[in-house]
Amino acid sequence: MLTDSIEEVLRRAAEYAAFPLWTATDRTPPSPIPRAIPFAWPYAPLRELLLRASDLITAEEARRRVFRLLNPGTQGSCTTDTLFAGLQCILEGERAPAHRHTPFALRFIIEGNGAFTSVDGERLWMEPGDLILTPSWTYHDHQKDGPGPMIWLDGLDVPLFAFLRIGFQENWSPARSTLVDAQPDTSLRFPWPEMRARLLTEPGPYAVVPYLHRLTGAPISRTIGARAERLDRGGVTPRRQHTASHIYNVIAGHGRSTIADTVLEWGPGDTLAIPAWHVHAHENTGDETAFLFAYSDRPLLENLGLYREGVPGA
Ligand code: 1HN
Repeated sequence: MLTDSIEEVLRRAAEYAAFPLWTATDRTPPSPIPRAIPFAWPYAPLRELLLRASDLITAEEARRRVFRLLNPGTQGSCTTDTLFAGLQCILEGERAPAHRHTPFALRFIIEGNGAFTSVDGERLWMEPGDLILTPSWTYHDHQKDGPGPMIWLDGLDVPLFAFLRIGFQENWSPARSTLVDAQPDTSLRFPWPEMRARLLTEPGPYAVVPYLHRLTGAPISRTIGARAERLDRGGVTPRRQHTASHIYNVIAGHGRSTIADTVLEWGPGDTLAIPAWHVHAHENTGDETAFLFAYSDRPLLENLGLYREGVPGA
């Protein structure tokens, strides 16, 4: 005769490391619930602190002199649940040593000049507003010969690799081989003057231009995609909702973004995190045209068939 209670059955199942699904608290929810929260990192104070840190630790010692912009809602190196952002600085005469890793990286240049990233032996010069790519497993280092600091935003897919547990890297040991300047039509560098001109030829108060591989028209990587936006004075963007998460960096102008219930004010150099599925819209509240840079995990999601858009308010 069976006299077991459910509690007794579950206690005995637990001895075999088996547990009921019906009491689990992490069951699939009815809509996405990212851990990341809408958040903004102001550039001015972080720039001051990064420059101060640059006086106190060399790029060589730090290997990468980066402030990680960590989302308060997440754990680990996450700026959104799937994307990482950091602010990196190098000074005159410094070189951040070469390495390669499985995560993909982009650099969006915020300020400075006279520095380059070398990617597999090709020099990619950095100017403010440029986008520079270091694809997965390409050797890269950063070097600055001219005076003054160079500061950029690093964008990587490291949270994905932390989840998959296949993030790894290799340091470059021999002396660096001879460098050559990359061809002007390289798809590893997208100069700002070119992107700005494209944004200005687009019609309407709000324009979005994606960064695409120059020959194939594909997104800049299989995980991360990037775009630039122009939002004219007084302009407001449509409200959008999708399974991709975004990180924005403000190139120029002032405004505010409404992300679900959070309102974030922004100005030049600021970085914003927009978690997946949060309905969001941007507004130019300043007296000049705003230009924004953004990257997202949309290619990753599209490659897996997981990119979806919602209909806000529906
Ligand atoms: C990295 O390799 C760089 O190469 C920058 O400049 C930021 C953040 C996390 C992991 C690796 C770089 C990084 C990084």
